Amino acid sequence: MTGLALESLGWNEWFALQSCHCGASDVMARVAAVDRDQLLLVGEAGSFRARLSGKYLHESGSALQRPCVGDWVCVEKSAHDLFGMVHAMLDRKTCLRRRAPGDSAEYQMIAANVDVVIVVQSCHYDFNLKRLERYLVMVKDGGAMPLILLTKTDLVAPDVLAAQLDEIRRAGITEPVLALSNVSKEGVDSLRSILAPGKTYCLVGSSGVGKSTIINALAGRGVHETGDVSGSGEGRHTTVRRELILLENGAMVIDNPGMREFGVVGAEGGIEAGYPDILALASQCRFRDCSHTSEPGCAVRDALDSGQISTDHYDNFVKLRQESEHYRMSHAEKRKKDRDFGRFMKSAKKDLEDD
Ligand SMILES: Nc1nc2c(ncn2[C@@H]2O[C@H](COP(=O)(O)OP(=O)(O)OP(=O)(O)O)[C@@H](O)[C@H]2O)c(=O)[nH]1
Ligand SMILES: [Mg+2]
Ligand SMILES: [Zn+2]
Repeated sequence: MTGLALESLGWNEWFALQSCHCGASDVMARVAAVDRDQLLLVGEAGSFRARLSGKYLHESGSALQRPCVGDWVCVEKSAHDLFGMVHAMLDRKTCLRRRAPGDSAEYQMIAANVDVVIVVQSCHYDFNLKRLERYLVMVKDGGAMPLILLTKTDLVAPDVLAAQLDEIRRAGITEPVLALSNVSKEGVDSLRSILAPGKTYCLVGSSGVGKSTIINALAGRGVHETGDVSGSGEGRHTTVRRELILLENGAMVIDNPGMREFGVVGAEGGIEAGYPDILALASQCRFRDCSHTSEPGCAVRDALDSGQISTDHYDNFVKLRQESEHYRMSHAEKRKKDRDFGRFMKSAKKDLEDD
């Protein structure tokens, strides 16, 4: 990328208000890619590489506090330096994060300062309402707007696609939905037309649903240039890194490797945003801590019985709630175990000293 006005990279008042804390010789730049300890930044001077300053590394407690794709950073760079030096990261307006792989309650950043997250599912085998709802909860929890995109419409009969769209609406999902085929190109222009200059879009979804193919179509690139080619030799162009790409019309898109697991820990905020109808009913339950599963006087169950809310919608709500409870609990249990272990170490040490 060549030099650009910061506004065209998504810069606005919200970030400008924070940047006054940065050093006088610092400039602002946006993270386009992260490659281990190196960052690819883009700013008014164009794109350049940078590293985190030792002080920054030392002071940033967790991986979440270190820049990811989409973040804005304060960076110092003189003309003769090969690398810029990042001194600080601005607060994130939105974030997209998931539970780290494995059974931990840790978060992993996917992207920052994304305006719209495009949740991609293929209508050929990949379509799954429950997974879709999980993605939506995750997106809303981070403050971005979701857009649902169904791909590979060339591989299914029109009535199959219609049934999927119907299923989405019947589940009470009101987010915009687009469908397209990268083969027939039907729907590609509709997607292109809604991407606005200066806004950032991030594509998420299972591996193989066509995320990179879409970005290539939007960017006017050939299929074989798809991101980084996997070393598996299978001829598949599996995306291995996240990268912010500037489209010709001025919109920015972030590609993502397909996600196998997209946890919901701490997604209560997203549950609130995704199930406003159920939460409104919940305020009328007899018990304040009603779990909406078996208590008497439960307004949610009443609405379920009378058909006011659908069984699928209710089931997903209960399942998400239980899941997020479960992870919060296991995190608390883990912390308790750590504390107990700490006590054990202390007393063991004391025993040694006493001997
Ligand atoms: N029939 C059909 N095939 C498609 C369509 N879109 C993508 N494909 C094919 O699906 C395969 C996977 O596409 P990718 O764009 O690499 O998928 P991805 O979502 O980026 O996958 P990851 O990078 O692994 O997450 C490729 O062989 C594409 O040619 C479509 O609309 N119709
Ligand atoms: Mg890809
Ligand atoms: Zn209830």
